Amino acid sequence: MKSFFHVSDIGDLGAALEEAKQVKATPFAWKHLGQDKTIMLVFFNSSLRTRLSSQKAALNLGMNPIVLNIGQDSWKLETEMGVVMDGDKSEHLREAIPVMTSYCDLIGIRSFAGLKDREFDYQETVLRQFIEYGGKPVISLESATVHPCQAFADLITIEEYKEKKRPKVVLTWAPHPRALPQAVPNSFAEWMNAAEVDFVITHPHGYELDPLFAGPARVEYDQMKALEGADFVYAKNWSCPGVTDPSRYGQILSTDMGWTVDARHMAVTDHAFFMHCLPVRRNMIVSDDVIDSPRSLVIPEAANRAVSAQVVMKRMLESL
Ligand code: SN0
Repeated sequence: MKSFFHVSDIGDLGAALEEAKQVKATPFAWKHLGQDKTIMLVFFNSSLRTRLSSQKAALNLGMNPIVLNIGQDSWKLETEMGVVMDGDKSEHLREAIPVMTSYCDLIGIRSFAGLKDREFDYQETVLRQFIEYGGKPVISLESATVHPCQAFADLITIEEYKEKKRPKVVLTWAPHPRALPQAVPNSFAEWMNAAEVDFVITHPHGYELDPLFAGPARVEYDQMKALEGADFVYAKNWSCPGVTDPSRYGQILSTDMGWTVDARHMAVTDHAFFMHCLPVRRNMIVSDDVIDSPRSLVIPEAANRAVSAQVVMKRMLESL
């Protein structure tokens, strides 16, 4: 595997889930693979789970992780080409990328959407520069449009907890005080479309996900109707993807607290499990009683981040 962005990069999902099971059962069985190998983890934005689970996955594989926080430990980096660098950014990605990749075998990048320029974000401009100028396998640790390590961990979690062969999985938008990227719902939709599940997306009008990710998924604008009979409820906020109106890209279109997932919502499901990628704003996205209930999977879901990351790194090491 040369890069990890899309569900297609992992190949057959059944085989990937089987491999995840093995990695979880015997995490240290491939320690030889990473011997004398280095992974660089570059963070342009904050992280808790991604940072720790990626380091843990690398260590399980016998690899040395180096973590760099851009703008805190390093110079602030310019990401756009052709600009006069007379501001606060001291170094350009064009030099920084080949320098960073000269010290490592694999590289993982966290670089959130700026939510200002849809074209810049949806072209994955920053990540593409790492591929072009880095020459090393690249893992998206949440980039402008995707968060594949999260979606893979979500699928592993659904596989572990499902009580039916083809469970109903509902992705529901929920309110948030800040404008957030679409990376998590984009990847979740992309992976659920490829998985053996009955997948439904629900959100207020204007929040339609890019068809590249939403694909043929059913969209139901009535949240309660969407949740009826659900086996898994996956809550997430995202800002306007700008599909129908590009001028509204990255904006907050709704603050309707009626969408906060609470006991009233869970009551119409089929005793569903609750999922969220974290970090979560309690009593905005989900009520305390739902996230604290025995059907909440947020902690095992986060724990599976180390498993998904390890499968991805393992495959990359195997194809070096
Ligand atoms: C990020 C997002 O893409 O929604 C990361 C999720 C894994 N979430 C946030 O930035 C939340 C920030 C906040 O203030 O709640």
